[in-house]
Amino acid sequence: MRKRNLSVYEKRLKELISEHERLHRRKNRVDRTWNNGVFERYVWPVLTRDHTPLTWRYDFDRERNPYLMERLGINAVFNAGAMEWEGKVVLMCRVEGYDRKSFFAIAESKNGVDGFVFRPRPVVIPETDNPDVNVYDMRLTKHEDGWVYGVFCTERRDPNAGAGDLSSAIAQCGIVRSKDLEEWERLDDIKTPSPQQRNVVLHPEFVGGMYAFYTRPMDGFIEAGTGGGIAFGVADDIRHAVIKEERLIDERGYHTIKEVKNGLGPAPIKTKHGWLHLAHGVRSCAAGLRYVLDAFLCDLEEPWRKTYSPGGYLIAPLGKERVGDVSNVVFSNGWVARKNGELLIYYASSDTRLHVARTSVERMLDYVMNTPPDALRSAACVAQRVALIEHNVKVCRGSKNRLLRRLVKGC
Ligand code: M1P
Repeated sequence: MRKRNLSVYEKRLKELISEHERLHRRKNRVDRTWNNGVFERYVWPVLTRDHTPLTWRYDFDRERNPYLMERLGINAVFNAGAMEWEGKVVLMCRVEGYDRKSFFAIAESKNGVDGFVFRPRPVVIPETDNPDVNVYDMRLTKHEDGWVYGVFCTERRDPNAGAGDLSSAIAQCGIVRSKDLEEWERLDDIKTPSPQQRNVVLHPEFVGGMYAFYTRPMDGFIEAGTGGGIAFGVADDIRHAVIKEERLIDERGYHTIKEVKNGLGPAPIKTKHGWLHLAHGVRSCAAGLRYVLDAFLCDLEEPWRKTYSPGGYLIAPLGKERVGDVSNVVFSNGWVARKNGELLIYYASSDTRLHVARTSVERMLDYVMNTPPDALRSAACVAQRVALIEHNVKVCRGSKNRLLRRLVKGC
């Protein structure tokens, strides 16, 4: 039988579909080169721009697109809100087009580490009277009032910017809610005393009968370095939320991982020892800004009171994670505590792709409650480390375990 010559269209169609299917079939596995006991890394990102449906990017009308070219490219999939929904892990991803505008889209998976598939269409977020120019970084909160809330950043051009200034922006906090994760109702943007507001998170429970939020006040500039840290505030009406006062709970600090700025990640997880938090800290270096993730614990009854705060970072960009559109960044606004105790942390690297790290709530509590705080000075840090070494020498020398005794030979 003579082989039929495939047209450009047919050839490309076959290639595109088989590659897309291969990507979705790919199994993920724990990266054995990383072994710090706190969390596991995985070999493959859970989502990249290549996972987005082909119908979002290509025009499959052969008449209009004989070369089967990409018409609306996707640049990146990152910073995803996360929750468990009907037995699956759902990720509310930040998807960014070639045109730089972000939008939201839900991808879901049964096991939370591979097999994520996007729902057929992006999420439609209604606009307010003041249309958003860019929306991004949604945090999902299953609130005790029965709604699922999505709190996100809405950015618009600064109305006071001069004609030649095409960069100055006002970032504020938008909010939507849903009962089915399909239809989203837009509420009024949240009002706070701060002229710039990003990384706002809704607490899952009422506090003193009020809706409680974590904010990140900044005084006047969207750029780093002008504000205090992660704050806490309450509002009585979620549909027209006004936070009158922001109380600082996690302050920035000189020569720390959050010297320049910080911001809360996902909504906190309620544990027997307090509210477990994941956040990001930003510092400056010769390569620009460096974003890492840290964790801390707050009191159950007084969630604005920090009780444990380990020094240093929990997750920093590693290997290929270090390079991307905005290099040297890890960022997380989503995690899922599964019923079996497993905790899946979804973190994006360098504003380009999305990864998963696996730990458990128990392990994270051990981490936050037993990792020493930042000693803040080199000499104090050395003293902290020497104390650890001396303790190890004592424990290992007195041990029956040969491996432990071998560790301290020569000490
Ligand atoms: O580029 C790194 C991150 O920068 C912003 O976060 P923050 O407000 O804390 O500086 C956001 O644009 C975030 O999406 C991005 O990942």
